[in-house]
Order: sequence, then C-alpha cells, then structure tokens
Amino acid sequence: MMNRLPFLFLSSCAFSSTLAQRWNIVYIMSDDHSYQAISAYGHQLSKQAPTPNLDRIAERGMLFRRAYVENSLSTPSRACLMTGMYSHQSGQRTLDCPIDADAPFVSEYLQMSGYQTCMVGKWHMLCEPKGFDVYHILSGQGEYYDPRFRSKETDGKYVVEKGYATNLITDHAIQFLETRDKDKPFALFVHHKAPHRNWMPPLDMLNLYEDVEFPLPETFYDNYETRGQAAHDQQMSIAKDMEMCYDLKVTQIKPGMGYTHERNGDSFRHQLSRMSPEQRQAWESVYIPRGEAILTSHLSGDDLLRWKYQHYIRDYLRVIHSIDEQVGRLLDYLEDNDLIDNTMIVYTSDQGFYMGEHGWFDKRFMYEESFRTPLLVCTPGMKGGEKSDALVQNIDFAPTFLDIADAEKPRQMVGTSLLPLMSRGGKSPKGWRKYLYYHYYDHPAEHNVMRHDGVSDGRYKLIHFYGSKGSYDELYDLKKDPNELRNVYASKKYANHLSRLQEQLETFRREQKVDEW
Ligand code: SGN
Ligand code: CA
Repeated sequence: MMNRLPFLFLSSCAFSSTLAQRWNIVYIMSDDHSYQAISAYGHQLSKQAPTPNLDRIAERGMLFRRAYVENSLSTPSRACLMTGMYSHQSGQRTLDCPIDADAPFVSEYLQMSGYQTCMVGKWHMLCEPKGFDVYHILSGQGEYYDPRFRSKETDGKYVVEKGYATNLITDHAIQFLETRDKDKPFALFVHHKAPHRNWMPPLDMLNLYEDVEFPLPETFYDNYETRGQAAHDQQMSIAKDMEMCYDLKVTQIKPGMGYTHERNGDSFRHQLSRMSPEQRQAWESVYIPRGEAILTSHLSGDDLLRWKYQHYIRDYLRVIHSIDEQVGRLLDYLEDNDLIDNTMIVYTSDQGFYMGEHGWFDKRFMYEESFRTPLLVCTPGMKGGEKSDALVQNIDFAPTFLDIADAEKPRQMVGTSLLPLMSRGGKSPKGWRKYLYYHYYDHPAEHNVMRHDGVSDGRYKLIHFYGSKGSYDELYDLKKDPNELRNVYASKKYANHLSRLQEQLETFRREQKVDEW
C-alpha cells in the first residue's frame, strides 16, 4: 500500500505557539489509572494512598479537571494518541478491530521534524510500532512479573526480562535517555502496563495498606433506577463479576464452592506458573493465609461484597504506589540531568476506571469515571499548581507534540494543541471546543457494555445507547447530579438542553462522518 505520510512542513508561524521551543517530550501513560487514585485530584481514596511523585508534575505545571478520552478502551485510546483522530477515522474502534496500518503516526511526524523517538512498555496495537528509533515493547497486555519484551535488537522475538514490569519499563526509559543522540530533541513514550487488571503488586508491596479501610464510594450501591438497559446488563460489577481467584487472588477457590463464576482461573494459574520459586514463595506467603481467612470466615452478601471491595482497592493502590515511585525515579533523572528545563512532561492514562462507583470495576461507559482520564502536564517555565477546566481529549496529544516540534498539524488530525491553553493559565482560548464527542463500539464483548455515542459540554451529557436490542438515550446534569444517578432525559425542565445536545450530536456525526456501527 501507498505510504500516506504527507509531506511535513516546519512552521515558523501559523500553528506554532511562541511558548514551545522544540522541547523534549516525555509522555507517561499508565493503563487504567483512575483520577480518583491520584492525590493531586483530591479524592477521598487518594488521601489514604497519596501519589507524591505524580503530584510533582501538577505542582510544576497544570492539572486538567476535564480531560477525556473518545473511546474508553486501550487500543482505541492508543490509536487516538498516535493519530490525533477519532476511532472511526483510524479504524481502531474496538480492542480487536485493527487500526488502518497506513494511518500516519505522530511518532513518524516527530522523526521527520528531527526528533529522536522512543517507545517503552505497553504498545498493544495491532500494528508494528511506527516512527520509533528505539522501542522495547511488551507482549499484548503484558505481564507484571518477569514480562516479555521485544525490541529492534531481538529480531521480533519476545525475550523474558527478570523483574517487575513498572520498574523494567522505567529502566528502559532511563536507558534510552542515557544513550540518546544528544544533538537531537527527543520524544519518549513511557507506557505502563500497570495498573491493568488483575492488579498484581510488586512483591515488596504485598502488605502495603493491609490495615487501611478504604471508604466506599457514594454510589457503591447504585441500583441504576433511572437508567436504561446498558447499566443493568453490564458485567463489570464487583458483586457479580469480580472473580475471587483471578481478581482477588484467593487461590484455594474451586468450582462448586458457591463463589463468583471463575472464568479466568486458568489464566491466573498460568500467571502463577510463570513465577520463579522465590517469587511464588513471596506471593503465597501473603495470599494463601489471606485466602484461608476469607474462606473460613464464610462471609456472604454485603459482608463479602465489602471484603471484595477492600481487597480490590488495596491491590490496585499497591500497584499505583509502585507507579508513583517509578515516575519519581524518572523525574529525578530528568532533574539530575538538567533536562527538566527543556522538557514537556505528561502523565495520563489510556482511560479512567471505576473504583467501585456504581458498584463497578473496568471502564467503557461514557459516565464520568471512565470517560474522564487523569491529565497532569508541565512545561518549562510554568508557574505551577495551575488547574484547567477546559474540555480536552486524547486526540489533542498528537497536535500538541507537533506544536512543540514547530511542525504544522496535518489535516487529518482532528485534535487541537494544548499549548495555547496552557499559556493562558488553563483558560480556553477563543474558538476552543465547547463539546466533546464520545463513541464506544466494543459490543458484544467482555463486560457486556452496549455500544453508545454521545456529546458533553462539561455540564450536560447526552448518551445514545444502541445495538441489536434496540436504542435509547440518557441525559445528565453534572452540576446538580455529579454522580450521574438521575437520568433526566424525560424531564420537561431539560427540554432545551436536550434539543441543543441532540443538535450537537447530529452535527458531530454529520461533520465527522460517523454513525451507529
Ligand atoms: C482484558 C481484561 C478486561 C478488560 C480488557 C480491556 N480481562 O481483556 O477486564 O476490560 O482487558 O482492557 S482479563 O481477564 O484479561 O484481565 S484494556 O485496558 O486493554 O482496554
Ligand atoms: Ca486500559
């Protein structure tokens, strides 16, 4: 096929921001990291499990309170990052639907404009890494312990590396920084596997938070009273779908014991079988007694549900603690090597995640916890501690990086550079988007979330669910109902907002040539 990478113009005026001076770029993205678990966001959970190193980025720069994804799932979100396009434009609509292999990647543009580029960690896309001088990528979703990586040097073969994924990915990032071409600016993409399911902590953190009782989210017992079918039919509930063995590491679970259906038991046993005797010993010395304690206590009903929540959250936050430490290590390196004053640093996630809100784990929905994603950015010379309420989306990263590289934004990129917004203390510049478009396509699939698209203006949100079982809409007022418990679609009081959002949704679909899929 023809290479569709268009000629790239270096621009000295039109699209470039006076702020950027071809800084280096360090883009750190974790996998399924909720904003509720970053202390800079101030949520209850993170008060008991702070993330001082991630907060350093916010202290130096800006925290985005309204950062969103377009499609709350890994590979589609990564495609938005790499292409600056919506899912239907890149082709990567679901986890398995392959990206258009000819879609130009931001890494290719960065290379063309003189950057040295590197990708370490979870790649997960159904195409080869493109536009990277150096890469060390995990196999598929990746493994937590002794993960397999491949790079240009391994001739396409995966090779096991001893250690914990988050540390090894950081090692590779630092290795790149040590050996890079010092005559060029660099763009380093650090993509953590953590804290993706099934939340396996580093072996020296297995007991962290064991004595901490984390608060239940306000919406933990949501009964979806005002919602349509999708919220009722999902299979991501802690009560019904979180598995005792795979998710909560109760290794003694056997069929017929009356616990949650154990779909992933085999893959858990496979994870255990990959451990070295020392790893296995460290692991079992902690999880076997925990498993015994829960089984002999014969908890059921709400007691069992609360136990599941605590054990889920503790493992998740252990994994976060190690991300925080390793990001701190990378920031220290940048500081110690005089790179902090000419590097943009981004910390984000491929989407948000449910920490028990609405009784759920996982993501996929256009409801806030999964639609929103954490975003902390610092650039040289910022005053620090700033917050932005502007509507930003993961399609904006590619244009931002090209703005930094002083390169013109190619026509197919629908996102917008964040730099003008950052130079205005986070306030939206004239003409900034007033609506966000969202579209989730992955159904039928694991967790059984219906297909839906929608628009949000940051306060009002219209969601259109559709699929083989029919279609319906929901409307939320986030100011009056931040937890999205009251669907006001049928309320006359909201008729004006409803028709405004309906019109916006139609306009998006028409202009972006997208529809039900
Ligand atoms: C795996 C997980 C799912 C998760 C998807 C997508 N199941 O399939 O719980 O929703 O990844 O996650 S597991 O049994 O394999 O753990 S994503 O972040 O890659 O989009
Ligand atoms: Ca993810």
